[in-house]
Amino acid sequence: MAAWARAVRGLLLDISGVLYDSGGEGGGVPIAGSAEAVQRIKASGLKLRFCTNETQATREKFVKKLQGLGFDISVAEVTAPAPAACRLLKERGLRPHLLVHDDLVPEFADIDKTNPNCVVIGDAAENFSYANLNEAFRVLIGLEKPVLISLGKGRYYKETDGLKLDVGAYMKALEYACDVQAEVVGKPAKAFFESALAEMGVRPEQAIMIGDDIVSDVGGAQQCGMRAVQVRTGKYSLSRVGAGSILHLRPD
Ligand SMILES: *[C@@H]1O[C@H](CO)[C@@H](O)[C@H](O)[C@H]1NC(C)=O
Ligand SMILES: CC(=O)N[C@H]1CO[C@H](CO)[C@@H](O)[C@@H]1O
Ligand SMILES: [Mg+2]
Repeated sequence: MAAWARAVRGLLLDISGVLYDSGGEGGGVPIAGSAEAVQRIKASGLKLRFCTNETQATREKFVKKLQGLGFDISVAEVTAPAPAACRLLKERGLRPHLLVHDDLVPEFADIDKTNPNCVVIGDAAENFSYANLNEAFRVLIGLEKPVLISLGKGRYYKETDGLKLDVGAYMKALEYACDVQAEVVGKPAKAFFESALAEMGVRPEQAIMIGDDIVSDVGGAQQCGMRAVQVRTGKYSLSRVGAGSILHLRPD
């Protein structure tokens, strides 16, 4: 075994496309062998964090769904963009106008949303109506110093019934219209991976990220000094950028 492999103390697991494919009845389908893999990782004594850019549902709801699919997972083990955004909003005294999925709104329950001085965008899915997008646009363009916070910048993702536009595409629309640059708090932002590492108490060189997205998962983790592995499930099979590559290990 290589010296670096012996130094591994913790694993970060992406969820969608690694543990299950989302969508359809029941909210998704587990990927063969993934529930057993989680069990084995836990039994091995390695630290484990689930790192998701999931911004369609509260962590409680999301974790319930995964438990229902047979995964040993709890809310405390999940690093997600909404709580990271809440920390940032509080630190900077920002009051958001939310352009997020209805199911995610409760994550912002204790945040002051009166007289907004920024816009927070997440994967709103069917809530990305023209009216909702335009309302967010009006708030943003009306600010003296527009602040746009995005809970991720994925281009698209895969559900059981096919590929879906992700938050990044809508974020770009608002950036273009208002001539601003969004601050991204989900994957592949460095701060996101760093908070997952901090929660595990593990240094970057002791951790491996496992994901299906070459940019958000593999690229983001490598920027933090971690090694990363791309699985061949999830969006790998349909991704242009991922095609032809199996493992993306950080060169020594
Ligand atoms: C979000 O979408 C759901 C389902 O289509 C709908 O019932 C709800 O009214 C929408 N909420 C907003 C704020 O657009
Ligand atoms: C990189 C990554 O994890 N992308 C995920 C973003 O969120 C959607 C669901 O909203 C997932 O399906 C993607 O896999
Ligand atoms: Mg994924």
